[in-house]
Parts: sequence; structure tokens; C-alpha cells
Amino acid sequence: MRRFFTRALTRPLVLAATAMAIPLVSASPAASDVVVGGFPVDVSQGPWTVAVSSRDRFGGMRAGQFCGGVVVGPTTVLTAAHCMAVDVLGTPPNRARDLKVIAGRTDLYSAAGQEIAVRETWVNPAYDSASNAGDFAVLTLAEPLPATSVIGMAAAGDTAYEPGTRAVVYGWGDTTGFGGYAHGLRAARVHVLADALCVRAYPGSSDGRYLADSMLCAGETRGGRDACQGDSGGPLVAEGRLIGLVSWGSGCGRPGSPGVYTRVSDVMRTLSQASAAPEGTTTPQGTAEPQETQTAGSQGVGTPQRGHAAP
Ligand code: 4AZ
Repeated sequence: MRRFFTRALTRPLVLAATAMAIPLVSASPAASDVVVGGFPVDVSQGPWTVAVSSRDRFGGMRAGQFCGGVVVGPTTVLTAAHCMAVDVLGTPPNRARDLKVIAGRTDLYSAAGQEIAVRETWVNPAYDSASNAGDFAVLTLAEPLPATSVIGMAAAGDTAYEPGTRAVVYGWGDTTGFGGYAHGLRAARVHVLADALCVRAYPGSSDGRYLADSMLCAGETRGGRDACQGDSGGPLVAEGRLIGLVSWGSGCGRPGSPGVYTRVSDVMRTLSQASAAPEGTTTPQGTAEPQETQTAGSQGVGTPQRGHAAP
């Protein structure tokens, strides 16, 4: 699929193919792609950042990492819906038997932290792969993570969504725009940008279409700092709260092509509707009702108060 070759999983496949000496044509980004402009961080600086992994599918070198994720409840991780696509996983997500979340590991080459099996996956049934709207999925973990790993989600109207707000994106994705995957966790400082900038940049093309209700625009107007392939599903954090999930964009770090994120307030809205719906109507992937997510209240993060995105 077109998007498959322009999004999260191109490079792991290319790497795997290279390792197997199989020539594989890749839709590489243009030479102007210079990424992320990030810096190394220890996962303790963002303990809610997790790696989503499948060694069966992506090999063991980088612990099978192929996407990012965010811990929003002790057993609840958000990632991107496009990370759970059949053409990425090779199988429907509930059949991907070795799907794991890796928490507390800065360096994917190390054995630090915990690897926790994914017990259930719930892919947003409203995810639209043409526009990329609704790009999120909920992973339910087989074992809980500590409350200190949980980040609060910023509700609609939260000041953290205002254009100009400073935000940080975290991930193990491409740092070069050419498939230079990190093995250490990195972060990049960006700003929330006005929707108008992304509307202008992405009026609708094969890459997607910017829809302000469900997407968030962030980056730097001059480019240089951005998320990239392999970062998908990972957190964009502002004022200590989760505002976005890495979703898509045209290239990485290009001036005039900001990063597009799944808007977390829209995730919260969708989840509350999904859990209010009669069973089975909105959960085609299984029975995983999103639970135990934390909503950031006025106290902000770090207060392990338990809210429910899904009342
Ligand atoms: C991707 O392929 C991807 N520069 C993620 C983020 C961005 C571009 C591509 C934003 O998963």
C-alpha cells in the first residue's frame, strides 16, 4: 500500500531486507529530509514513553521496536492505528502473538526495564487511512505498569493545545530521514502550530489531509525539528500533559511541512463514545474497552489521580 511505504514501517523492512540481502525498493524521502533535531534522553525523563515491538515481524536487533506508544493508564497504552495495520503487522493485531510494550528502556540494545505482553488491541474503528483521521489504537497490557509511568491526557480546551505552546516529542525513530534508526530514546522540542499552517500544508494529497478536529499541527516553522518514521504512536507532551500521538507528515523536519499528530482530546472523545456504546458495536478488534486512562485535571501530571476517559 502506498502509505505503507511512506510511513512508519518502511525502514525496518528495508533494514530487514538489507540484512537478508534482498533488494527492496523504498520510497525514500527527498534529500531535503533532515530530521528530528532532537537530543538523547533517559526514559526516566518521560517514563510514559514506551516502545511497541514485535521481534517476529521486525527482528531482534532493536528489540523489535517499530512504533512508539504512551502509557495513559496502568494497563492502557495508546499508539497509532496505522501501527496496527495488517500490512504493517502482517496479521490482524489480535493475532500478532508477540506484540509487546517495552517500558523503562532507554537503549533498545539493553535489557533494562520491562517487556509486557499486549493482551488486547482496540483499533479506532473510525480511523480513516485516506485522510489519517482518528489515527490511534488502545493496547491493553497483560500486567500493570506503575502509576508513575502514567501521563495525563489534556482534555479539550486545555491551554496546552494553544498555538505557540512548547511541546516535546519522544521516540526511537529515524534521526536522519534516511533510515538512521536510533537505539537510544530521543526527544525534540517543537511548538504547537496554528491549524491554518497544516491546513495550508496538507489540503489533501496521497499523504493525507489535515483535519483540525482530530489532528494537531506541531513542529517548527523553519523546519529542522520533527518526528519521523518509527516515532509513530509516540507522545507529544506539553505543560506536562499528553496532547498528541505521532501520526504523519510529509517527510521529516522540512520547512513548511509540520508534523501532524493525533489530537488527544479527540481520542478522549472517541473513547468515551466507544465505551458508552452497546458492546460489539464499536469494538471489532475484540472486547478491549479502554479503561483506567488518566485525564489530566488542574493538578496536571504526576498526580496519579484516576480519571476515566471512558466514563
Ligand atoms: C511516519 O512515517 C511519520 N514528520 C511520522 C511522522 C512524520 C512523518 C512520517 C512527521 O511514521
